[in-house]
Amino acid sequence: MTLKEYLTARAAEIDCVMDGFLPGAKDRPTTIHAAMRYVVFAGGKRLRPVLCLAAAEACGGSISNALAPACAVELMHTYSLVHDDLPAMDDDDLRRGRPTCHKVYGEGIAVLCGDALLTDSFLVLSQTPTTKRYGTRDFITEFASTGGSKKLIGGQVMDLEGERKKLTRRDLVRIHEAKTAALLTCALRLGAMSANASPAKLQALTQFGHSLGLAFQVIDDILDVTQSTDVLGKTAGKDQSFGKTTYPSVLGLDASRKEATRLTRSAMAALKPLGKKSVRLEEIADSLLRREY
Ligand code: GRG
Repeated sequence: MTLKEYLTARAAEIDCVMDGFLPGAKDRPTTIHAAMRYVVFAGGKRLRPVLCLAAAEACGGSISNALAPACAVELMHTYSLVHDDLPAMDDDDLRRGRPTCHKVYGEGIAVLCGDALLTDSFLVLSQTPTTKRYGTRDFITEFASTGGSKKLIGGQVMDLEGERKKLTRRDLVRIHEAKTAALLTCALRLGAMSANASPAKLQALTQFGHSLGLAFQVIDDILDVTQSTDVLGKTAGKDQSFGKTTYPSVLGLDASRKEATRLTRSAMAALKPLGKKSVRLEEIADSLLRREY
């Protein structure tokens, strides 16, 4: 199977399972359920859930045991996008190629839609089968600590407070470690845990996620200045208009590209303890470095 076929097949499985987990669009109150489905099925890349499944496979586990945590991570990710787009945060009109949630349903419903997605993500996570090494408490701790005030929320706070200020490279790394890298790492770790991974394998995937997450963000910052709104499906040039410090604004475009390559190589090197089973993860890392949207 080519990587493209693999990604398409996994994304279809994830969408099918998420469809079953989410309330129906006609369930009352219909507005919130329609809004949840509008944002979840808007054509995201499904990178985080795919990483969760590929991590499970890399640790010798099954896709079926990793589907619940994979979907839970995608729901947490989608909540963060809905809230990030709100006027009180990044104030964006476009996401995943469509008008943002608050543009379609209004701010009140968009706030509640994010809240519902986050809350339901825990319901979905609770469906994860436990393993010899990892019990329910381990899965909850991993997931909740990623979404909490020391990671995603904390990163968002640093991001908000950093607007229109000149941040150092260290500040920038701290923000993206807490946001992008933390959620990617959580997806990988939950997949590994669903496969009863050894502590050494879990550690290898943690390092992989850290470097891959930072590389992903460097590339995201580059694309924000080099691609069009049409291609990205979200407003291009947003970082600059918000006075945000980004990798290109700190390092310049050329050095940012080199940094993305360096981080991707470091991510791939971290996979060594997983052997041949981690080939898909390596292919995903390589394709993310070359992505254009
Ligand atoms: C709790 C409001 C709140 C935020 C938490 C993660 C986060 C912090 C905010 C998300 C907003 C954001 C733009 C984060 C940067 C990470 C990033 C580049 C997200 C976009 O991910 P893709 O490209 O999106 O994988 P798709 O739409 O393909 O899923």
